[in-house]
Amino acid sequence: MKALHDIKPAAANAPPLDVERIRRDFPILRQRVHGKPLVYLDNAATAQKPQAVIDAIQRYYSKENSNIHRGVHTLSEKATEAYEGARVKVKEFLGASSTRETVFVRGSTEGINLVAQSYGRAFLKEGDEIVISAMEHHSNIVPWQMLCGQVGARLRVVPINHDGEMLIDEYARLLGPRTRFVSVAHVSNALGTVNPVKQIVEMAHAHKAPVLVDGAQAAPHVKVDVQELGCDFYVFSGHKLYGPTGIGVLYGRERLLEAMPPYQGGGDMISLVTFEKTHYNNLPYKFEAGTPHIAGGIGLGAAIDYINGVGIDSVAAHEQELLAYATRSLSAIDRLRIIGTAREKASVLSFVLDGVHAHDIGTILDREGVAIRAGHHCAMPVMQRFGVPATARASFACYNNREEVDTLARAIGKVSEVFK
Ligand code: C6P
Repeated sequence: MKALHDIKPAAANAPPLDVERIRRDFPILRQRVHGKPLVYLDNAATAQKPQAVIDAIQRYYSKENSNIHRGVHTLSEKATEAYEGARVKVKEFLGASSTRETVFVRGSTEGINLVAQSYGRAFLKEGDEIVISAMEHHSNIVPWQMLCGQVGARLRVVPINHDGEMLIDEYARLLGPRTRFVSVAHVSNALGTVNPVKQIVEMAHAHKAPVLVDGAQAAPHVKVDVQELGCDFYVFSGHKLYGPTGIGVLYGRERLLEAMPPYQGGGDMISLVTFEKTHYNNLPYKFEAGTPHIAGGIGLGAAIDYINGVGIDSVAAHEQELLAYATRSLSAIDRLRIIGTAREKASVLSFVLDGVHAHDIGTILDREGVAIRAGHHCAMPVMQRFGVPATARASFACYNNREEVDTLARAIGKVSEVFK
């Protein structure tokens, strides 16, 4: 069975990005590191923030700081309006049908843990099976292992081929009457593979299993429409989408969120409390106990405004072009092997250099002003699959350009020189 890719390279008619203008929106990019202009290629770890996001956070703390949903005073009303306004932006960004489906969380990790602990503990039992893929980030492995330990369920893993693509036939074989949940990455952080999420969801639904999509590496790079994908849950992190750290989103189908028990208890998630009984608040507040990251939510709203202004299709087209250019350029380097050669990729280029540890590559590149990530990328099973201890990883964002890829290639050349 062939993988059917629903996310095509961005619309061919998307207007080109004015990358030089975009770069001016990111003050951090103006600095030098070790005397060299900063070339920031660690965007999969976290993206830089445009001035508009920094301003929104500063405006909140200097003009609106107040707790939300509680006060009757002007500042509290302003803060509530800004925070709930951000939720509307999130809802539209994801194509959710209502803001009741958009829960603010700390990030992708917390979103997955919430579903594992709330949905999983309520609806899974001994003998049930949870299906994930072999390319998952630890945050889409460990919460399910924990759940398996708690309820006696079993984790099944769909293998990947040598290009880093999920084996759809193997997935079909793993699905069965015991399958009670499927959780897969939209885009792999270690390989860059874009998974055929719509097909994965349809196949799981044929077995009545709900699907969570880990969109941490997808939301900043491809257009996401949760209704079009058909998934039941979708998570992403604000800080990878040009927003602040400590804020992210869990999208959940309303019917499922309604049926799920709260994840944490506390203020704001209740409508009535007595010592005998507590009535929970409406969605999405039932899942948002305690004072939230208000500045984070507002900052994420500003980041969504920013990316909408630039145009996600244009970002996707630019990054596809840059990834192809970097792939050609790095492939020409002696002793360099790219890890992750799927047909459908987004924004991530992982590689190894024969005889050189990835950390040495990262350290030498840093002396050249080039920031990449070196290590297992919180995806140790991927490293095991490819038989490498670690990879060096360059990852792109809307503000990166071809000159930076050239600097990266020259800096890798220096690494080769040192380790001749
Ligand atoms: N990957 C990377 O350098 P948090 O930490 O909750 O914002 O995101 C977790 C996460 C979940 N899924 C995927 C696919 C991810 O890539 C990440 C974060 C970073 O690759 C940090 S390890």
